[in-house]
Amino acid sequence: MNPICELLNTEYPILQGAMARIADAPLAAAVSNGGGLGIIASGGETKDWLIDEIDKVRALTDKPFGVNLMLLSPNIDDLVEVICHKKVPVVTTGAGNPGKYIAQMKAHGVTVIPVVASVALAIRVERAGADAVIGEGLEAGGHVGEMTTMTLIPQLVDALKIPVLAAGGIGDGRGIAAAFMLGALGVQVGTRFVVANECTVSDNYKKAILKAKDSDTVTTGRSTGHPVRVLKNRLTKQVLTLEKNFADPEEIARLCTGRLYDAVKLGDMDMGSVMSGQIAGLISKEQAAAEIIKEMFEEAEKIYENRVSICRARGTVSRDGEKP
Ligand code: TUI
Repeated sequence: MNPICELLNTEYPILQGAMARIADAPLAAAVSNGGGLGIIASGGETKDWLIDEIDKVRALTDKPFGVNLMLLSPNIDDLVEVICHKKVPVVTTGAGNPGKYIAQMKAHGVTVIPVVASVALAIRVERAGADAVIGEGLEAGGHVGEMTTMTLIPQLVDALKIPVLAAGGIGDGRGIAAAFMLGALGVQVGTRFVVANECTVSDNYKKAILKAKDSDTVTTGRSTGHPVRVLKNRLTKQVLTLEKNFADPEEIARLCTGRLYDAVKLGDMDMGSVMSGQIAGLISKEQAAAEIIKEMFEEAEKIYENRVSICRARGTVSRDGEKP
């Protein structure tokens, strides 16, 4: 059995990305009911909101689910307390080092899987007791690091004893197959689940992802120390101009405040912050979350069956996978 399925108690080794303000109970439950691990994103939310979403997800599914902790959240201690009290099965973390919370959560039976963007942080969280890590490349939407998925994953696999999952740029079965070839034992997928039928994001947001081309995302916020990948629009033009002119990071932060809410809830695609991965250009249809999971893994499995021929240059395997 796949070790990630064993760790998460899921049918497929796939987690839904924790898109801030987007990933709520209906989406998380749909992903979990589809055999993956649905995640509630707690970034920017209150303790009471999180308690409600955990109760809602438990009413919608009897399958395991997770909560993501965005480590820049000012109320992080309260959120950790809720997770422990509510005995959430799995926690993923992002945007920082979760080291000081790992022992507390593990003592409450929580499986802890930090999202990391570097080998250095991965080694630290492994030492602190993490159960696995998700290596996230800069192809991902939202807050990103400096390395690509292609380069990060094999280096994590070599440096760690715990299992590695891959995130960033995975939108179909080819992405899953590639991640496994790099040594990952599971994947996290964000952008494709934004267009899931069960995702409650504004229709304009879904349409923007479906319409996006390969080069329609950009990274803003480097000057503030928190780069985020978003779809290009009037807001990103203004932010990038300010950054080019070495504007005060406070001014940039002021311009961006509340913009994610505007995009997610109000459908403002012009001045909203439309977080999206680079893989948006590949995403062309709205589907049920369960269908997305099934389709992606069927594609990945077909690739394994058909592409054994990759070894044929060394004469070990013929085009149809038979030994010559
Ligand atoms: O966290 C994410 N993705 C996110 S969080 C988010 S909310 C936000 N909005 C604006 C600014 C900042 C956050 C939207 N999307 N993904 C996981 C992730 N973690 N990507 C990169 C990192 C990361 C980066 C630096 C983790 C740790 C880190 O340094 C910590 C250290 O101590 O080395």
